[in-house]
Amino acid sequence: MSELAPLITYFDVRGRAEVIRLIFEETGTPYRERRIKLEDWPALKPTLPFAQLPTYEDGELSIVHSHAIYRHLARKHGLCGNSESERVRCDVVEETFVDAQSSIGGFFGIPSSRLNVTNTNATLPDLLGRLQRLLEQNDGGNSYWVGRQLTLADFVAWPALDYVRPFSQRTLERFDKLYAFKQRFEARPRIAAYLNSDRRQERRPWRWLPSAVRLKQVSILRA
Ligand SMILES: N[C@@H](CCC(=O)N[C@@H](CS)C(=O)NCC(=O)O)C(=O)O
Repeated sequence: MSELAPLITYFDVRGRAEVIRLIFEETGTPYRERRIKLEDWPALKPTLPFAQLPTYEDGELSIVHSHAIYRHLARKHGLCGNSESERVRCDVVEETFVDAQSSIGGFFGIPSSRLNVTNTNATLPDLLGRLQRLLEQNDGGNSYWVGRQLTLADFVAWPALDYVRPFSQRTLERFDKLYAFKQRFEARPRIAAYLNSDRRQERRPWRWLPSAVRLKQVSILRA
């Protein structure tokens, strides 16, 4: 393995890289970031295996697709659960939040054409109710998502709930177990230190990527 710290390449936003950053912060793992500015994206995009970010590099290891990166880090840092049933539950929670993130994006205006929006007739309270029932299956919802210790499930769940908060704080608070989980996670000393640091990007709306730039990227890919 390289002596250099692992490198995350992503845009200058929280987005899909936030889970990676949270894992590194919680485990006290040094990491490097290459934050791509909008103006540099059209040149970089066609050089990437799937023309998207994030990418992850650690020595000779190079990974694309956010969840492949998350799972690699979860295995590396012992965040997959302690038994097969815990590992299965961790996977189920992770997949649940893949769908939930799409639904949440749909509720708050991320163009659905870019997302696989499920449960299009559902409301935010419907979704939060389902999530809370899933959380309650583990320790009555009074702990983390899997077993009694942190797993990847928590790192994936927290940003989704944090994304809801500024739009619908009161709705989120109605789901007391979910809200308590969110507070429990963000009170962890290393997570709290990160959230209060200037290493964390400002929240920005997803629409920061203007459609004109997207169109330009499409034409680059077709060229
Ligand atoms: N399956 C990929 C999807 C990556 C993806 O959608 N990346 C977006 C940012 S979150 C992107 O690169 N958008 C710019 C573009 O497609 O031009 C993953 O999970 O990493």
